[in-house]
Amino acid sequence: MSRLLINRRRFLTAAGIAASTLPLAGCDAFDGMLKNRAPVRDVLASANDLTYRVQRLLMDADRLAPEFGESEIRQGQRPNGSTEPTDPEYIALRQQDFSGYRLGITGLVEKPLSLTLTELRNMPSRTQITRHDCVEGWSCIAKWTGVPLARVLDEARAKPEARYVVFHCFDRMDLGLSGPAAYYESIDLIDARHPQTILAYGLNGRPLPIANGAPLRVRIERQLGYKMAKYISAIEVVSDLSPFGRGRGGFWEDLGYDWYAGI
Ligand SMILES: Nc1nc2c(c(=O)[nH]1)N[C@H]1C(S)=C(S)[C@@H](COP(=O)(O)O)O[C@H]1N2
Ligand SMILES: [Mo]
Repeated sequence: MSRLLINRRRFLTAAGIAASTLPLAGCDAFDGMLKNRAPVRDVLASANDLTYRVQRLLMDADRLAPEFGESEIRQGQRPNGSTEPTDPEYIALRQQDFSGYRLGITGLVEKPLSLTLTELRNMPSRTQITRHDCVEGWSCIAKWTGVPLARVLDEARAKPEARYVVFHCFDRMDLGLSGPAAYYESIDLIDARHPQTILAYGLNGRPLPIANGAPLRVRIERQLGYKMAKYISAIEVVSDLSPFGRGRGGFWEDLGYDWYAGI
């Protein structure tokens, strides 16, 4: 039931009514709950769609998430989810300090790109101190540095039919009987072009640590933590999310989480 409550809570929040005090479920708690519940899932899917549309209506596309001062950084960014990918491709890149890393930007773009970390670091950068909210119920304030995703999309020239940006990741998560599945995520172009959406390579003034997604992770400051893909291997610009994973737009979404995790 907790997923239904989460949807309802977000919907109430979006509609401007005081948020309820219902507890949020943890990232790790969902897997077992999802078997054979298609009707519930469909209701949830339409609730999420409604949440998305209500939030998009009420929300100014460029509204900024709050930013904080240096003194409000009280601790390191708490690593969560995958913290040390063991996938061979990742290990090989890591051993060379990611010098062989190339970020591919493909799909519905006029000019596909393949960028090294140096090239990414040489693009205009943005640094922001923001609060990360995990669906498990914890938050962390940290300083992130990276290249605005909008710059990269401008460079690649997204085609008019482009609707979403998919982040492919190096890490695979174990799903028990159904075997491992790659972490992936997706956002719409409004969030992709939002000024605080950055491909981050720096955390609290240092290179992004492995535990927090080195060499590159995305920050999407108006959504929950699970949207912020770490260990990004490639970016694909698309018009349809159904070909990826189980078709719901992200690793946790495929297990029942909302695709639009606005906060
Ligand atoms: N590739 C990948 N990205 C991921 C995850 C993951 O397991 N793998 N976990 C997500 C979740 S649930 C959270 S809260 C944040 C955690 O980011 P952090 O480790 O920097 O705190 O990353 C998100 N992005
Ligand atoms: Mo999370």
